[in-house]
Amino acid sequence: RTMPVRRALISVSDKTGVAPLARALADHGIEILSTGGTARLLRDAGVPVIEVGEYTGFPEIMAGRVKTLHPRIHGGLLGRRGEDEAVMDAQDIPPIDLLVVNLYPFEQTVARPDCMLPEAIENIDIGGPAMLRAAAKNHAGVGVVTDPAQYDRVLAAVAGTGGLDDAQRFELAVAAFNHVARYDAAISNHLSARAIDGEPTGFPGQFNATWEKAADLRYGENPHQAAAFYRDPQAVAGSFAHYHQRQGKALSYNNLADADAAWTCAGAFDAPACVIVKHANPCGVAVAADLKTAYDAAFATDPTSAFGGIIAFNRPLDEDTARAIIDRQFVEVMLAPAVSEGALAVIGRKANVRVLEIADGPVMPTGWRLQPLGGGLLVQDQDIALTGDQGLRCVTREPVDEALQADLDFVWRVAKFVKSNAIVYGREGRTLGIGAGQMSRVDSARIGVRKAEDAGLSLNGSVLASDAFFPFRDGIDQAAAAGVRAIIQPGGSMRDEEVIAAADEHGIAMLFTGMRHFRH
Ligand code: 93A
Repeated sequence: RTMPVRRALISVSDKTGVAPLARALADHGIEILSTGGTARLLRDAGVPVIEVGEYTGFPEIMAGRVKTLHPRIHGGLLGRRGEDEAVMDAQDIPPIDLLVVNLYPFEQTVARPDCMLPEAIENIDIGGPAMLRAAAKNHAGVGVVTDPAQYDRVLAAVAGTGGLDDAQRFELAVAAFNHVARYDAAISNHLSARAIDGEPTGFPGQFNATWEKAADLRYGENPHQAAAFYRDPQAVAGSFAHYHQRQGKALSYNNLADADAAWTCAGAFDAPACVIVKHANPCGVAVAADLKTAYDAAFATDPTSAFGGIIAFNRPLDEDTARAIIDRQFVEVMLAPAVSEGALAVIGRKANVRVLEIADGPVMPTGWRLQPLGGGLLVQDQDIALTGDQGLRCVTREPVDEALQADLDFVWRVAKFVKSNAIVYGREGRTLGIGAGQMSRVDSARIGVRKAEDAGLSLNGSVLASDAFFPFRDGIDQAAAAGVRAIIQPGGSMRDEEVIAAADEHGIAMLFTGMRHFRH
């Protein structure tokens, strides 16, 4: 069923594309009603409009606080088509068939650090959401448009059939309710996080999150679990959620989780980097002058685990590197800021391999890090920084020269992305052994040593990073036995003195970062 559009009300804060839309609607013989600022813009653009105040016989008052809150507007939006005609006629309420509204820019306004409470309050739109809810509720008869990205489709429908069909109106109504829900969530979050006379402080008193479904997934972490992927509408360019799949099978739940882990880790490095992830942990990481060298070194850390891995790069993926991967190993997902046509042609031989491009990335994650628990939600800042206020401090007799510092910086960055307890051995921009996710730090240290042995890599002259302090000297003794030359760790243990003495005994250099990087 197509409902014809004869009268439209247009009232928008974001005026992108609104003049061409209104002109096209007017050209189709549609009567245009509009509010102050929008009406002025349309009239200046040569579109015939009737101002809402003129239409209702009641002027806009209170600096615009009351402009569309009038029965002639809301009756026109809410009147049930085929049912309310008698009362609409009696009260002289013509139907409004199309509503184009976007709301006062509350989110953008409060995003400014100097935004004071009165300004925030003035940007709470009342009439807009009221109209959106009315039109969306009455989608059986009314079309509701909330986003300039919808203008073309709506225009095409009006040009084609003179109106919108049931499915189109329903879809638009759902989008309108989502728009209003997000708007109210933003108001609630902001106001419940700020004092009456101050700046926003920390976390809101009520946590409202709005996420948009990006995909239904075949299943979750396991085949008996249903799952979907949601995207933060505010996600910045370069963040994982903006991936664009160039080829391969549909992404699974675990693919997405691991690819995100690999992407974020790749974002921790300035030089060309390769990160191979399995079960949410890096199993090989390297930086080099080019991606192919980085990939070879990352793969060499742990070829067994790299099988079926997720491989992320922080530079455009080239043909040589793609060929090296495809010739050597089974890979689930590859991701990079761009993928050359040559690389795509090579990977195309393996049709199942998923290839993702994420333009402008990788970027550090923004916003909060969320972790649901039984009936609740843990919310924290992202773990962005590398070191504490005091920066890096050498605490041993053995000094740290520039080359050693570069090695230590590399393993420290990797350790941030390894599940705790995390121990990372490395040298010259490549990992040599990674111990992840153990309940005791010594076990992670042992596993890292064993990994290096299994891969035929020597730890002689290597460096070690520990995501948290060593509680005892045993970890240092063990590192020395493995051939480690220098250690980077937060420090801050009750037994720091004993740990430093152990390092001095072994002639090991040690940096304290003053910052811990647990990851669970
Ligand atoms: O202040 S309001 O809450 N009172 C209203 O009655 C009202 N009606 C529409 N804000 C109201 N609007 C909003 O005005 C719309 O949601 C839109 O964002 C804006 C467009 O105003 P103008 O056309 O004057 O630029």
